[in-house]
Amino acid sequence: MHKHWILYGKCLSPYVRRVAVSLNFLNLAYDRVVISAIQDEQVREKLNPVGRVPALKLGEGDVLIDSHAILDYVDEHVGDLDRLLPRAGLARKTALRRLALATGAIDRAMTANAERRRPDFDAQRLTRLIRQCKQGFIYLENELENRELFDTDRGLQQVDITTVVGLSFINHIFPETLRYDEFPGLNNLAMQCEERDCFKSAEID
Ligand SMILES: N[C@@H](CCC(=O)N[C@@H](CS)C(=O)NCC(=O)O)C(=O)O
Repeated sequence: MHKHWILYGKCLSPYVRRVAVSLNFLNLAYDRVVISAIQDEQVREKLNPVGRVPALKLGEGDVLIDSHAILDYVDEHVGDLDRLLPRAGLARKTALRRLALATGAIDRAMTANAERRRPDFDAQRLTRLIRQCKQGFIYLENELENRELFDTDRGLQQVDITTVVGLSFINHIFPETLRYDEFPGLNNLAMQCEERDCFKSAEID
């Protein structure tokens, strides 16, 4: 039924990559069309009037936009046994907070990346954005201590996927920001995850 799904975007984008990894992990078939978030503006705007990826074209021709909405749809599609974000209750509340911290930290890194590219970039703003990005990950690192979360034996959850995709992305564009000595738990989790097929088939491109 989902045979003709098409995911648009590059896995360099952590928003695209978390969707790609989730689809791979759930064994949902899709094709990926690599379009750039910098060039390919016309293609992006045709799929999504606000011009951003990821976009997921469904078999019927509907296009879902924004990774949050796409992943919510995918969770509903696979049903309660397989969904990656808890459906309700305390587990959902906790997961939503962690996810918001992970995506919020990624957003900070994105803004920092744009800031440093400006010819007259504001060094103070850059420092603040990177600090806030790290603070999000410090929170997630500390959560590892009371772990039933990040227990990869019971299968991945969306929090795990998004956190690892975020860590790998940030260390890719700002090397050494989330170093092993400061973030041992998250780096160990990332190493385990990046070895899995669902991550390997969605390598940063
Ligand atoms: N909240 C959105 C963010 C998507 C986003 O910012 N995508 C970037 C790529 S990383 C993009 O398409 N940028 C193109 C642009 O802003 O023109 C999501 O979760 O999907």
